[in-house]
Amino acid sequence: MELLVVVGIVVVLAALVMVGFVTRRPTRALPPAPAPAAEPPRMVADVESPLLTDTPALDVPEPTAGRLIRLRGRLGRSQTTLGRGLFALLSRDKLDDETWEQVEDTLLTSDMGVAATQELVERLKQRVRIEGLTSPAELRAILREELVTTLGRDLDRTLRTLPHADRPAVVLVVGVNGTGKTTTCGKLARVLVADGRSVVLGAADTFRAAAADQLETWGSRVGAHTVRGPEGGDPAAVAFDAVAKGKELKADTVLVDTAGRLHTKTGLMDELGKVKRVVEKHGPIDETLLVLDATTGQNGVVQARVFTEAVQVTGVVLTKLDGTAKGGIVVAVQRELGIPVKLVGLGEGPDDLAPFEAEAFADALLGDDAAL
Ligand SMILES: Nc1nc2c(ncn2[C@@H]2O[C@H](COP(=O)(O)OP(=O)(O)OP(=O)(O)O)[C@@H](O)[C@H]2O)c(=O)[nH]1
Ligand SMILES: [Mg+2]
Repeated sequence: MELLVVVGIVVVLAALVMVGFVTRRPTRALPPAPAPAAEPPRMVADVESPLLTDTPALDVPEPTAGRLIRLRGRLGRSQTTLGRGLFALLSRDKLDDETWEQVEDTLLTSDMGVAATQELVERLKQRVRIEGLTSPAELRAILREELVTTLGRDLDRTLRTLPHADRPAVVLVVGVNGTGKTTTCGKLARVLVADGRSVVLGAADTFRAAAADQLETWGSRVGAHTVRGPEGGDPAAVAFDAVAKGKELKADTVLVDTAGRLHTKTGLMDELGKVKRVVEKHGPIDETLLVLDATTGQNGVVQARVFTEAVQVTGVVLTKLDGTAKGGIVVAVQRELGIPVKLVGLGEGPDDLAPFEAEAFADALLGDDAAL
């Protein structure tokens, strides 16, 4: 009986200890509170993520390694056109001129561009002739190899997001309306956080308050701080302040989202030039990413040219590849502009952004199940 009482007391005590442990979960460390402004206010507000104060549950983004391989199924439409189409043609008994023309047509429908397509077909023809390849497995192997060459095997696709000794890395995100800039900033913040970095977001799209809200929501899910300004305010001032905030918080990377703008509107392109110049008072921008919507096809190349003249684009993010059969646009953009595709968007989900890798992309385009 006494033993039972003792056991009972121990159980009750243990339960109390556990309840105390659960309810006193350690709170997440907060970034230092913004220092009071020494200068007159610039009408730019620093926004603490609401989740930092009351909800401990921040998202844990997926690791970035091997994302393209995981997301390869999303390229379904391109796979059907390219992979199945090409394999069906190449597995014919005789590879005559007519068949090669059809191979060329198939590649052209992927928006690779005429010159790149003709070169690729020429290389394929030559190898088939010289190496006397006929077996389906051999043909598949050279198709993959040549496609990787066309996609750019050795291009430097490094995203420059590592901080400098005295300031964070700065990434400027630009592009025409609705291409996926804000979404890309949000997804990229997650990628960086997943890699253990701290991020500050700058909502330099001041046209609509909703744009800043959208960015802030992305940031708050991973605990990233957002700097925003008043609707209709100066985007360059917000961008400048975002970098200043990044310095103050000793953040690793500042991602600056900008408003969508048509490349044909000179005034807006000039405004973008100003954003760049003002931000660079802190030091050179590390990465200027142009976000292109893959479904707009060859028009993306025209956009890219104009943006490059305004802000020296260093990398392309190709979004919405999940909704098009035109995966070949990667090739056209790189070839005509000499700017590497660094990231690809393959869906609307928070982790549907992958670093571009030529080999994995070629595999995804050709598809496993389309084997000869
Ligand atoms: N399917 C798909 N949808 C995407 C992808 N990236 C972005 N989107 C969608 O495209 C739409 C526009 O995205 P935003 O990020 O708001 O585009 P934005 O360039 O910031 O737009 P503006 O600021 O208005 O110029 C949203 O519905 C996104 O979910 C992608 O890779 N795949
Ligand atoms: Mg936007």
